[in-house]
Amino acid sequence: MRTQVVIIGAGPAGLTLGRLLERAGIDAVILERRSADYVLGRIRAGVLEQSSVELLDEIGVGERMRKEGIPHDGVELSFDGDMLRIDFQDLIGRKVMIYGQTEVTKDLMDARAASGAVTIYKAGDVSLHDFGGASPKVRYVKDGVSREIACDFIAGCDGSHGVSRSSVPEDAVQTFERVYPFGWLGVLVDKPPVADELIYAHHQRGFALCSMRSHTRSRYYVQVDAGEKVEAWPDGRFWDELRARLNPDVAERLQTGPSIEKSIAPLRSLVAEPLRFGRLFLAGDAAHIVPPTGAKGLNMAFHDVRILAEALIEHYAEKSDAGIDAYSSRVLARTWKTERFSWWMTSLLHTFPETGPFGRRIQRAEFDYLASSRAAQESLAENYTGLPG
Ligand code: RFL
Ligand code: PHB
Repeated sequence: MRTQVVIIGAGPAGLTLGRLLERAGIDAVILERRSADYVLGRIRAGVLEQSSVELLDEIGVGERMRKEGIPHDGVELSFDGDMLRIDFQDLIGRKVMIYGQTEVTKDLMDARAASGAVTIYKAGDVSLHDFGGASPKVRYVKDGVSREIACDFIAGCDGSHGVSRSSVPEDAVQTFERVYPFGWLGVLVDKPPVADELIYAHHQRGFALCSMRSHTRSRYYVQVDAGEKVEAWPDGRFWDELRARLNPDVAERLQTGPSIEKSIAPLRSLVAEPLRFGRLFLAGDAAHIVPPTGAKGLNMAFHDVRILAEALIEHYAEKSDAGIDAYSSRVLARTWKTERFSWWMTSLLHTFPETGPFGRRIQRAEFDYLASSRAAQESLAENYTGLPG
C-alpha cells in the first residue's frame, strides 16, 4: 500500500490531523494499536480552549459539541476552604467549553467513518523505517499478517508510550522531564456537579478537583501518593477524602453515588526536542506531557496538528518546505509556555512532600496575591483559556 501521510495513533491528535489533511485533499492512513471501543473507553480531558472549539467547528465536527457542551465563563479556586472565582469573561473576554475528550474522539471517528478515510484499528507491532530519507515506510501486523505502507511523511501521534518517539536514535532527541511524587485518583459518577463551574482546591490533605461532563455526570479527582492502588480506594473512602478537602458548604452540597469509572493517573511534565526527524514529526502527547492541572494536554495536541497540517499542506500545494522546517521550533515555543503554566498550577495547588511550613506560606501568599491582583488573575485567565499561536 502507498499513501501520502501515515498517522500513528487514533487519539485526538491523530484523528484531528487526519481530518485536516482529508479536507485539504491529502491522503492519510491512521494506524491504531487498540480497538475503536478501547480508545473511546478512556476517560480523560474535559476542558476545551476557545481555539480548540473553533478548530472543531472549522473541520466540521463541532455540531454536537455546540449542542451538548457547556460553555464556562470562569473557574473557582479554593485554598483551605477559602474560595476565589476567576472570571475569564470579565477579565479577558474569553471562555472555555466543557466537552469530554471521549465525545470529541467519537465525533472525529464518526466523521472519519462517514467520509470513508482509512483507519486501521488493532494494528500490532507498528514499526517506522527510513524516515531519515525520502521514502519512509511503516510496517505493522494485522490479523497475523505483516504489512507495509510506503509514504511521504509519518506523523507520530501515538501518545506518551507510543513507538514513534522511541524509534528516533537516542542521540537525535533530548527529553526534559519532571515526575511528580503523586497522581490523581479520578471518579466518574452519574450525579449533577456540585457547582456550576470547576473547583480547583488546595488543602493541606492534598489537591482536589470538582469537574463535570454534563449537567448530570460529574468528574472528581483527589491527589494521591505515587504508587497508590485504585483497590485501596473504595467509593466511601474517596467521597470522604474529597469532602475533607473542599469548602464545608461545597462539601455539604456534594451528591455522591456509585462510581462508574475510577482510575489513577500519574503526573509528569515532559518535552521532547526537536519534534521533527527528517520525514517524521511528533505531535500531541508523543511530543510533550503536562500534568492535567492546567487542562492543557488535549488542547496542545490540537495546536500541534493544526501547525503540522498547515506545513504539510504548504508542502503539497506550494512545493515549499518552510512550514515543515519551522514545525519543531513553532510548536516548542508555545509548548514551553504551556508547560510553565501547567507546572505553576500544579505547584500552587498540590501538597509536596518537601514543602515545609515555609513552602505552604508561599503557596498561601500566591493565592492571596491572586485574590488581590487583577493583573495576576488576567495572567491565569489568559493561560487557562489558551495562549495564542
Ligand atoms: P492519546 O490520546 O494518548 O492517543 C494516542 C493514541 O496512539 C495509540 N498508540 C499506538 N498506535 C499504534 N501503534 C503504537 N505503537 C501505539 N502506541 C500508542 C494509543 O492507543 C492512542 O489511541 O494522545 P493524543 O492524541 O496526543 O492526545 C492527547 C490527550 O489524550 C491528552 O493530552 C489529554 O487527555 C490530557 N488531559 C487533559 N487535557 C486537556 O486538554 N484538558 C483536560 O482537562 C485534561 N484532563 C488529561 C486530563 C489526561 C489525563 N490522564 C489520564 C493522563 C485528565 C487526565 C486524568
Ligand atoms: C476533567 O474534567 O477531567 C478535568 C478538568 C480540568 C482539569 C483536568 C481534568 O484541569
